[in-house]
Amino acid sequence: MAGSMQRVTESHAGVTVSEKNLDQLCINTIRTLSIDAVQQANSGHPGAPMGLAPVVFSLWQYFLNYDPAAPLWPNRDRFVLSEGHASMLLYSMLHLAGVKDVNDKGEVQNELSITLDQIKRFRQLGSRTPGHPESHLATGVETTTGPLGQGAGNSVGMAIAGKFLATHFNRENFKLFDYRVYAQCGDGDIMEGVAAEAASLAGHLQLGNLCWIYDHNRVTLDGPASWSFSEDVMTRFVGYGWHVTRVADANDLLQLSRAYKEFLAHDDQPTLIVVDSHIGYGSPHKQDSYEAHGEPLGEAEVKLAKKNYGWPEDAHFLVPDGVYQHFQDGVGARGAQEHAKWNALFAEYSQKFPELADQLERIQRCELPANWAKDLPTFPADPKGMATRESSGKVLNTLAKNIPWMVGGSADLAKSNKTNLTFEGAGEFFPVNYEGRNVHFGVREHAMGAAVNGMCLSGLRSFSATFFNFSDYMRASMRLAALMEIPVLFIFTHDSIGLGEDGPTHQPVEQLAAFRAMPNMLVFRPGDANEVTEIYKVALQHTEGPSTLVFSRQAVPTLDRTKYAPAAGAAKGAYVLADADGGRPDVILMATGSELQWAVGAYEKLKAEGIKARVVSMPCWELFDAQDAAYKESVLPSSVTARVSIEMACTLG
Ligand SMILES: Cc1ncc(C[n+]2csc(CCOP(=O)(O)OP(=O)(O)O)c2C)c(N)n1
Ligand SMILES: [Mg+2]
Repeated sequence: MAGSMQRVTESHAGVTVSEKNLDQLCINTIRTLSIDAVQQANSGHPGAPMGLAPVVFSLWQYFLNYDPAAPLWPNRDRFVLSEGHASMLLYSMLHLAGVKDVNDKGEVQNELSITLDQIKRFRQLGSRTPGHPESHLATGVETTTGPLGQGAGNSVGMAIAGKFLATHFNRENFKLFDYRVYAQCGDGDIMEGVAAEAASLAGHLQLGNLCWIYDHNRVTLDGPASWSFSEDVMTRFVGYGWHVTRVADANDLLQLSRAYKEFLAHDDQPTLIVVDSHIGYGSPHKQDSYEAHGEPLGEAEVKLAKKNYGWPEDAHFLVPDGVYQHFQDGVGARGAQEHAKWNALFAEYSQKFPELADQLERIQRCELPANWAKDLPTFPADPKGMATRESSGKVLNTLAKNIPWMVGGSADLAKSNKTNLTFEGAGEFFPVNYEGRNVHFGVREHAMGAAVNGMCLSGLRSFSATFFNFSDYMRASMRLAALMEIPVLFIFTHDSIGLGEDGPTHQPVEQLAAFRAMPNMLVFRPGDANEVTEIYKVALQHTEGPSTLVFSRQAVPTLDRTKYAPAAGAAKGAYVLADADGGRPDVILMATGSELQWAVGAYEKLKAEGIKARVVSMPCWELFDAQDAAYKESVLPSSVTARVSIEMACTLG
């Protein structure tokens, strides 16, 4: 960082005019690229990128510890654009900073993540530049944002991960992790509940590696922000335990530098930088008007805006000479240098601490430790059995013991969810002990959802937990995990009216159907303890998307697997648990979760009466759907039309 601060002093205090002009040239290039892309797409938000260009430029150019030639470097600073509608700001930055593409194998490619051609295809089907940034499409997009507040919530998870990784991996003279997380937020983000929960958690955890930059432009889509928003945000964040500072003019690079330095000097509190800005319009007289906000400027206003910036009015997608080079001389050179230093450090570290180095390399490749499934429990047959939340707790503890970077927690229901990690050394994730594996999210389900996404994006195998009914409070984050194709474990217990005496406010009825309807979400509802072990194994190895794990509060029998089929069948989503003699049933009984025992009970009665029945256990619909036709036909023969399904929930689906 010392190097970067040196540069700031040189370019903004002593300053040669030409260097200042180069900064301005870069800022205006970000603005005009954004304007042109939105105009060409005839859709999108040009105003926020125009207003925020200097804020994000100065952060990247002078402070962000980021190597555009190695965008997945584990100790890179993270930049999250929580106001996803300003996506062109991020695409412009990624393009101009020369951020390289990385392929599925993690290999840096010789081409840019966002080419000028991709910018020209903004908001077009199949491009890497959709209306809102999507992390699985473009290298350098750290998380998918669009639903306001989510990125802010993700950033708290990334900061939690940063603290965990530092405590876990750093050794004397080997500071492998000290990255910082910056989230760019707008009025909308600051208004959203998820961000408020996340800010409260971050303040409590004293995440000094976290900085939110609040674009205080005083407009939202419907009009002046004052129509709906009048609280004292700064006081609120002071109350959360944040350090708060303010920049009175988004165009004042010196003040911005001062604010970023202030953040860097605050190690024991997160920082909020409130930046007063004007959302961008074409002509100056329209500044602060909110008409046509969130729309392309229109050709006439585009020209006026360009004139204002001293730009050739008829040039489109222009990147003037010297702009790419200036980024390379700034963020590029600093990032390359820091990254090279880190690589040298890591080489030495690997010699001294081979096991830890191996862990870090596996994290980077999204691999599990070799022994990840060691000692996973198998459960003896037991008619009384145990609740699947109970067996889940045992399996989770074994896995977390084997996987040192498995970190998570509950929204104040850990004792009920049975997700407390209790093995020796598991520990609590507290402000003074960031190595603890149990994160206490408090009664903040939505922030928990957003945070576990951020933790997962930072390499941790993260999990959350609460009652299944409260998944409603997390749905937006879960949907984004599915879109991002990241392997978060969303654990839920108390999954039906079998939950006890709490009544309808606590009874999840439609949630199973709703999550099964969510693309790229695996929903597991295992029927006994051994199925619990099996489905955890599947979920852990499924790295292309999240899993929703749904467990019972009440005890269910542990089935006798010498009598019924092995629980390994659960890996196929559905399997024949018990069959009619000769495999030719007259009726199929299908069930999931705590209702599987009833299908088995009915089967035994029918069998005694000479009726040929089959029991199909179906812990995961999506996995069964993905099997080949022959397997599906073997489990559910189309000739057998007498079918009964049992699930304590709505029948939709
Ligand atoms: C959860 C959610 N609600 C609504 C929207 C639609 N939306 C997109 S931008 C925006 C205005 C937000 O205002 P602000 O954050 O101040 O951004 P600015 O318009 O100043 O760029 C809204 C409501 C959204 N993206 N996400
Ligand atoms: Mg605003």
